[in-house]
Amino acid sequence: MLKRNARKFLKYLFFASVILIGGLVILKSFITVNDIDVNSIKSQEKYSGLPKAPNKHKIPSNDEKLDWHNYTQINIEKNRKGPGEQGVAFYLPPGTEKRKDDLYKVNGFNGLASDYIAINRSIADIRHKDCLKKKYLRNLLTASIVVPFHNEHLSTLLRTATSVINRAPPELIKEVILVDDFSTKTELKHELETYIKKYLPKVRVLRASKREGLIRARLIGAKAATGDVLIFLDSHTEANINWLPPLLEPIAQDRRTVVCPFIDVIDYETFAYRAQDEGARGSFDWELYYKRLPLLPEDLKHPAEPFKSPVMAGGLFAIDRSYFWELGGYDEGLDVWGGEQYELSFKIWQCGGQMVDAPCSRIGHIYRKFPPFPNPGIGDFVGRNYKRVAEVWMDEYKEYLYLRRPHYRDLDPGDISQQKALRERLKCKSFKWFMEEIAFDQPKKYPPIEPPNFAEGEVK
Ligand SMILES: [Mn+2]
Repeated sequence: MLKRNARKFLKYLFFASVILIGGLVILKSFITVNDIDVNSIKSQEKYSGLPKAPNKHKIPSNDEKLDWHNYTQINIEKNRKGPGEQGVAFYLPPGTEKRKDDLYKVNGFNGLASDYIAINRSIADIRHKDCLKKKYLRNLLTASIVVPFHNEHLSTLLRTATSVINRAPPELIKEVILVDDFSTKTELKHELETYIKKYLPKVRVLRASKREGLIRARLIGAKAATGDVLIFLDSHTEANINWLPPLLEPIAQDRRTVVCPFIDVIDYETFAYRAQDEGARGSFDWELYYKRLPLLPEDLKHPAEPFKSPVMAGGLFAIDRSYFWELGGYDEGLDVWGGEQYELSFKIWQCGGQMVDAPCSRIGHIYRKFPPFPNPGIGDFVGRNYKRVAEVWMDEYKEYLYLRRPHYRDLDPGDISQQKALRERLKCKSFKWFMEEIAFDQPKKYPPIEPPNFAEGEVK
């Protein structure tokens, strides 16, 4: 009995000591590893000034990147079939000519085709292949999308809002604000609100109490917005796959960067979706027509990376909300539309910001066949707008504009003292700086003074 107990005890003692010694050996090896680590960190500190926190206890860093694609949504859309699906051309059936013409007249595009196509139709993913595997920061700011509209065709307007929401991560969209610039179409009242309430809870409608024009309608939306970033879009657009993160990332990295998407073409007749080109830098000629400059050699090396652009195309861009107001928003003295993209572009560059185009963010836009809305009957408002922009921002270069449009000299641009004070306060650079540093290759393509054309000799 005792013998057996003693044997048992010895056995126990043996295993206990094996465990103890083994434990010590393992513990010792851990301590050694720790020692080495501490030393290596210390030596790193000595030589490279690295932060003290040992990199073993990794705190998730702010520059962590994420694949923001929604593959479930992408696969659902891949399998959609029907009119205009996958962004292919749609042709109306016979017998619809009268209804088609009626809607063409009021919209300047084929509104009936829009009605035949699903509000949540699929479009082709025509992004550069490098965009498919591109990751963006996990920590991105939230966006308020501002969409002004005046008598927009209902299904086209709803498709804008739906595509924006369906093809972006929900956590990044704070709200979509539709600003009704005093529309008269009845379906844009109750019918619009009923649809939104039912299907688009993130969307709200603000109504202007008089006709404000595109520029002030955008400002109404911007003032009501609560997201970190403002994104302005037109009311006849369709956002393509994963359109939002590429617009938000450059702003998260530097809040004074303004980002524009690539603008694709939605055909005004068939609603076919296609690229207009694979990117170019925005510019202008000396009558202030929007023009484009070729990409620079270094831009061509990285086709999925944002590149600097001197001037934005128009109403589609993302800007940090507080930065937008630091820049004074849009000049509220600009009337209806015209010149606002120059005002903002010059202001951004000359006052210390920068502007880039993001190739992986693509948004389709209907370029109308003709302008359907009557002239507001307030004279040359575009000319007055251009003169405001020229007088405030273009310094001596404004003369090149007046040379081509002599009647601008006699236009009254209104009170520009606030804009001039803003330029003083923000210590903005000269237009000469902008032309030499940012739009440096513009004069080669659009010379301020046309070279004399010897071929066109005077024939009497
Ligand atoms: Mn438009």
